[in-house]
Amino acid sequence: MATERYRLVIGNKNWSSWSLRPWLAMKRLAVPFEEINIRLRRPDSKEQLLKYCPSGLVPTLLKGDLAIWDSFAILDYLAEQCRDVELWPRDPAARAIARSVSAEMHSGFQALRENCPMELLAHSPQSTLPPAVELDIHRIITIWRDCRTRFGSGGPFLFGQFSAADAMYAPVASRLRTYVDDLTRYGDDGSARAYVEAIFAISEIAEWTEGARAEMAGAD
Ligand SMILES: N[C@@H](CCC(=O)N[C@@H](CS)C(=O)NCC(=O)O)C(=O)O
Repeated sequence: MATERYRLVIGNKNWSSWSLRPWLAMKRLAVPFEEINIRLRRPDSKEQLLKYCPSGLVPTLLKGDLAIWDSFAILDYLAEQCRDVELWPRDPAARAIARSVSAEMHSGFQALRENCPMELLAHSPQSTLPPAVELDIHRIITIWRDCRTRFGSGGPFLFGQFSAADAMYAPVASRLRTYVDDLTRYGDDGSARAYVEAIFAISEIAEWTEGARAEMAGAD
């Protein structure tokens, strides 16, 4: 891996689901990086974002003159750079499915995103959710169960060991933890609940959560 210093531009840790993805992957891969924190939802947020992020959105990974925006593109770049660690599963079939479920997350679940924004520190279980959100949750639970059943024997994550797919779905686990108390209502056989618990047992998620608390307290 090249020795140039990485800088990862991210948003507020309580809210920025997209930022969590590459941040978590880089921490898990033990890739050293400096964080550049942009406070979102402020009058000058866009101006601050545009200083670093070509799309005006976080996350963006900086390395020298290179700026890589979009969480999926950053994960793929990291997977190429850090070849000694497997960010995508090694087995071609597992890797293809990992990319499929990650792409499905990246381009889908609009109803869940709109109705259940990431509020990492909140616990606001909803007794009812719009039908479109319920459909999204059913699909997510099915994806998680299938991945765990087919590929998960080597560990608690979707493909056993931690992979880019878990980085993609960690914010989804956070949304479900915040808004849904009982996943069995959406067809969970226990595997989705166990997966959410596995995500929240990751020490780096605890670190991110601490950062979110500090930001919310204005202590950073
Ligand atoms: N597809 C992009 C989405 C990035 C995105 O929507 N980022 C949000 C924060 S989580 C953002 O920067 N919002 C700031 C704004 O809209 O001004 C990715 O995966 O990186």
